[in-house]
Amino acid sequence: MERKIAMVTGATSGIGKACALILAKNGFNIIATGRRAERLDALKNEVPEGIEVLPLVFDVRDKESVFKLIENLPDNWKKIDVLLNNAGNAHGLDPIQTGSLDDWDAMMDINVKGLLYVSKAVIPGMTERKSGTIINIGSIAGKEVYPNGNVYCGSKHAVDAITKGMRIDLNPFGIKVIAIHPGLVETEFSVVRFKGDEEKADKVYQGFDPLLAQDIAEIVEFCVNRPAHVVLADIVVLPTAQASATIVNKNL
Ligand code: NDP
Ligand code: 8X3
Repeated sequence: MERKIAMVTGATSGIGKACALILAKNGFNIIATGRRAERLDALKNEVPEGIEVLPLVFDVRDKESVFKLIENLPDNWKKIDVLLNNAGNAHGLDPIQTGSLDDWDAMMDINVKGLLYVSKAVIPGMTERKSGTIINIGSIAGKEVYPNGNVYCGSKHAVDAITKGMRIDLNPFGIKVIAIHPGLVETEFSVVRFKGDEEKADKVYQGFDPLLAQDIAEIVEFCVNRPAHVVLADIVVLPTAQASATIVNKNL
């Protein structure tokens, strides 16, 4: 039986991992990407029997590796039905006047250019077959700007705009293009943002019920199971306690 194939970037953790597992549960073979090879390998033991996982280890910033690995996929892995562009993070939370150039480079290079590189490598197969689904993980930070969010918000506003551009340009090919913009999801995101400071990271999610990676995965599951004529184009999902990027009710 020929299974559909989903490529999930950033499948080593958080939203990407939960999405890879739910897509596997829905019968997809999974191309799982990220930098931490051992975590990608471990996914093989977590998917249902009969589902295959192909780990592809690369940094999305490494243009050469992205194209080399995706263009040279084994024949039975070439037909990617679903591309989930999820790899990304915030680096730092500083005012623009004191922000770090390295952090800015990381966010623009990973969240924006990395998403573009992977998409550029995968899209030709989809346009040729005139089918496919691309799901980009944006953020509430792509819809609003919050204090000290400057460059991260900029990177996610870029994801929002690029997604809309993809939807227009890929419309003649019948390719579905979807953006999911989550609010606060408890993952390793804040540990990365605060450079390993777990105490500071934990505080972000204290006093209310944040979203879980599984909540986003269930939305992805719903999106990929819509009939051919239906696309959920642009989805904002927040914890019930969150009203905007900056308003979170911690008294619920
Ligand atoms: P995690 O830190 O848990 O996961 C981030 C994933 O991205 C990891 O799998 C990581 O893999 C991968 N990644 C990061 N940098 C690179 C890189 N240079 N090359 C390849 N892969 C990379 O965070 P989340 O699951 O929360 O984040 C996933 C996405 O969701 C991001 O785009 C984030 O901006 C977005 N998001 C998160 C929200 C939240 O509150 N958590 C809310 C809204 C959006 P590895 O380190 O192994 O390479
Ligand atoms: C992640 C959510 O609010 O930290 O994109 O920017 S937030």
